[in-house]
Amino acid sequence: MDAYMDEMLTRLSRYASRESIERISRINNRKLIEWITEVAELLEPSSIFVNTGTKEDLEYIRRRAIEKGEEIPSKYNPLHTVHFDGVFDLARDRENTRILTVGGTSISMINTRDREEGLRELSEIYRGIMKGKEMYIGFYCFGPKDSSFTLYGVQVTDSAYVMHSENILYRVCYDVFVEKGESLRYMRFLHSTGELNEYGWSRNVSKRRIYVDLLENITYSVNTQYAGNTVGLKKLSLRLCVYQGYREGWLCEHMFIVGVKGPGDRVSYFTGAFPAGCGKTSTALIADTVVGDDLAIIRNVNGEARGVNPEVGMFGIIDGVNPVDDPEIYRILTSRDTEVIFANVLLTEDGEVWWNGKTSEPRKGINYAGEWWPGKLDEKGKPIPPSHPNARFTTSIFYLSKVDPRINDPMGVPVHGMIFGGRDSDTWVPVEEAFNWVHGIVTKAASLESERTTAVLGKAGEREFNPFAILDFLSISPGDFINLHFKFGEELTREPRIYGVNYFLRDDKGRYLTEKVDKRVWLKWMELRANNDVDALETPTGFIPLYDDLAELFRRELGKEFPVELYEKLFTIRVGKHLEKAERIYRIYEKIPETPRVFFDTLLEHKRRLKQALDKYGSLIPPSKLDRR
Ligand code: SPV
Ligand code: MN
Repeated sequence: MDAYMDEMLTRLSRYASRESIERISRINNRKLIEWITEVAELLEPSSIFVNTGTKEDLEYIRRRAIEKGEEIPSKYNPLHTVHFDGVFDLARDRENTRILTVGGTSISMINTRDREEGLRELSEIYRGIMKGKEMYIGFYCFGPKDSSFTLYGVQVTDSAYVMHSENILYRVCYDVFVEKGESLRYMRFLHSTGELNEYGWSRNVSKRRIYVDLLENITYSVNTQYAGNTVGLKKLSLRLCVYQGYREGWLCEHMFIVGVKGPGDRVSYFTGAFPAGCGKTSTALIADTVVGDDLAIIRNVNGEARGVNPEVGMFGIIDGVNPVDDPEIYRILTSRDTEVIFANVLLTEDGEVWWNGKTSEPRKGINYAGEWWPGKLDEKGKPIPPSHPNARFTTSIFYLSKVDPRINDPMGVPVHGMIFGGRDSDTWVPVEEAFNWVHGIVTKAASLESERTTAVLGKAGEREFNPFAILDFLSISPGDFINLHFKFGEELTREPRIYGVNYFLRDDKGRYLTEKVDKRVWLKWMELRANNDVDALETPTGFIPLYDDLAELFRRELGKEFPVELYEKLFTIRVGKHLEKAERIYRIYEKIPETPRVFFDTLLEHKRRLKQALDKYGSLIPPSKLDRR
């Protein structure tokens, strides 16, 4: 070891034990050791623990989370623990999440902050923030081992809960860091909960910051605990990954990956992008196999789009999970043999984990707002729910009985189709295939909108623009993201088919027109279409299913009849609504200078088709009016 490294390690030894120094120095990477030393000198932890992923290390982290009060074990299973983020820290903080840009250059529709100012602000906030605390350092693979898809990440945090979550959600791969030494390229994530109050919540939420430094491939997060703000490899890495993919010509997506079985033993793979609360998890779990439930890295391998799930765990919404609609998840969450971290649920006095959907009644206990009892009201006199609407579970994906056998495949799975869906009461049909890649990217992916639910602040029902369901996580202009998809498609020999789905169509009395389980039929139809096994009806907006094919699938998959009148209603092309939507979308992209010309050409062509249809058929076109093709 050279003198410089020696000096670094000596400086670091003020904070770290011999054992920790030894573990760090085994990774023969100057820049990494330099960074860790600088971080330790700025944040001043009282000790450093290096997680190498051994059984003992994983157990240590879990034990520390409990000893420090970050997690409380349930009475029924010591591997079921409950964590509370605190009343002011229950969700992602859009406002304080910023992409740092040189000179503060703006990026269309993205929150940015001047890089230098941001870094200066952070170093003030971080100074001495870990005094008296233990610092944890973990090494993770963002993807399968030995895969060209995989990115790498180093997490530094003072939260044992954050590292415990990562130990469940990602592959710990200290060994790869040791083996690759200097040659490894990796992301860095620096997090501190900041000072905690008597409940263990981050006290200084007004100084909560989540900053993303694309230049150095680092994210910073401070004065927060909510996993969406803190778990580096989840939504923070997504922004770094999007940027790297943009520069290198591949896709990092906010999508699930699932397998759908077709005739014989054929399995076709689909990715799916849905804004929060729009059926993403339920679609993933109603498919035949699950590769991933939240993120996907998609690359061109010999002309074919192939996808991997960078994660191995789920950080899912628990609200409403019940034994009838979600038997798989319910089983995992109530089993004696699983490890689960519950966040912001109710922990009853007698030690039961309770959430909305449990079959028992909620009883006195503690929840995200402190002590809770049935009938408890907030200062405004409004009832406090026993568990929060954004309460979550963190658990391994390998507990799913339908986990896909190819989840660890370093070459990923072939992507046969991409699905885009939002909460839409009156425009899109339940399922439709785009004419081609560019048409799909423009009219389905880039045009995705979703109606706000009452669980989110703001006027319920209002449509929010959310292209690719990734707007919150973009680190580049949506226009550039579209262009990246165009280019990616151009280089494939066979582009994935693109589908739009809509589970939220309502009749004029506001009742939903489809049932939850119907998703399975739409998936099966997409599988047949993607393999050219069924014909379709051409509409001005894309290809829709033929009645006979759906009737057969409803009978076979769900054992129910599919009335022709319902088909006519569901698959009516709502031309007027589509035209309004196209106009809204045009207005948005008009203001995004990076939007490629082809986008506007395609959208105008779409409008032209709609106008022609309007003249010929009127504002509503039931399928029986259209010519069969
Ligand atoms: C989402 O909101 O899309 C999530 C949860 O998957 S979070 O990690 O908070 O982003
Ligand atoms: Mn997500």
